[in-house]
Amino acid sequence: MDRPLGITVSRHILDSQHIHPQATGELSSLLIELIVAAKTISAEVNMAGLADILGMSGKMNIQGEHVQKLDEFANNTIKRRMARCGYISVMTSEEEADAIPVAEGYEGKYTLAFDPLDGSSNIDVNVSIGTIFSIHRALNGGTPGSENDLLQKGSEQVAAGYIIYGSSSMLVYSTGEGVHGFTLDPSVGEFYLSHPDIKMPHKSKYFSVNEGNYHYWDDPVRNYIEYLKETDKKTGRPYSGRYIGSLVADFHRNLIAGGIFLYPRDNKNPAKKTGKLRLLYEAAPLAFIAEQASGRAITDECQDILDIEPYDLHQRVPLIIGCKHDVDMVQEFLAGKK
Ligand code: AHM
Ligand code: MG
Repeated sequence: MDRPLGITVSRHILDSQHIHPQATGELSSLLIELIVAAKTISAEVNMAGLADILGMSGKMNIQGEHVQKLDEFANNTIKRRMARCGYISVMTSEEEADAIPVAEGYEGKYTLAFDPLDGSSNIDVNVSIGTIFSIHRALNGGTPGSENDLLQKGSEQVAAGYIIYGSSSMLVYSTGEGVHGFTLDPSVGEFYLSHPDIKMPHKSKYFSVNEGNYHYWDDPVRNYIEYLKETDKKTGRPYSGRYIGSLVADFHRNLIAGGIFLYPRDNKNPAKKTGKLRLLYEAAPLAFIAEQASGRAITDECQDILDIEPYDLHQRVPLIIGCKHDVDMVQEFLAGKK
C-alpha cells in the first residue's frame, strides 16, 4: 500500500518563504541546515543507551573514535555545520563561554543562540531532552559578528524553536507566523508536519515547578502554588503537578496539553538569585513559541521575557511560561492583587 504523502519540514519552510516575496531564502536554508544537525543529534541520542556497551573497551566506539559526552557531541555537531553554512555571522552556545565565530568567508546575515542538549542530566534515565534555538538578524550581516549581535531582545527574534528527543523526535518552530510541529520518521529521516498551527489552551490543568525549592521562593510564588492546589470550583479538582526537570519536555507538554511552568528565583541560593534558566537560548526562544501559540512568558517581576534587554550571553532569568490565563493569574499574585 502507498504511504500517505506527508508535508516535509523543508517543503513547509519553503512554502512559508513564498508568502514573503522579498525573502532571499537564506532563513529557510539556515533552518534546513539546522534541521540536518538536529537529525544527526537525534540519531546519536537514540544510541545513548548503547554508547557504553559499544564503547566498553576504553570508551571507543565502533569507528574506533572516543565516545563523546552527548552534550559535547550535540554542541560540536551544530557548531561545525552552522559555522560553514553561510547564513550565520556569529553564534553562542550554552556549552561555550564566549561568542563563537563562523568560518572566515562564510559570514551570513543571521545570528544563532542555542542550547545543544537541554536537560542533559536526564540522559542516563531515558527522559526526553532537547535542542533549543533562537535566530536574530545580525547587526551588520555578511561581516564577522560579535557578542553585540547576540545581545538582542527576544522580541527581535526572526525564528525560534526546539527539537525534542523523546518517544519520537519532534521539531517545533516559528518564524512569527504561528507554531508548527513536525515528527521525525526515522525510517526515512524526514520530519513530517504532524501539528500544524499549534495553539495552547487558554487555561490549563497542569503546573510544572521544582517544588523542592518551595522554601526558597518569595511569598507570592508560594501563595500561587498553594492556590493551584485548592479545589477549582469549576472542575472540582486542584491543578495536577507535572514536572520532568527537562525544560524542553516540560514546555512541550504544556504547549500541547496546556500548562504553566515556573522556575522562579531562589532567594537562599546566591547562584540562583536571578533564576536558573538562561535568557538567550532557553527562556527567549520558548517565550517566542509560547506567544506565537497564544501563551505568555514573564519573569517573577512581571516583565515580559521578550522585552528583556540582554547584557550577557549566559544571563539567567526567572521564568514563568504557559497558557495565557494562568500566566495572567500568576501576575495577579506577583502584583499583590491576590
Ligand atoms: P541544563 O541546561 O544544564 O540541562 O539545565 C537546565 C535544566 C532545564 O532543562 C530544567 O527545566 C531545569 O534545569 C531543571 O532544574 P532543577 O533540576 O533545578 O529542577
Ligand atoms: Mg539548558
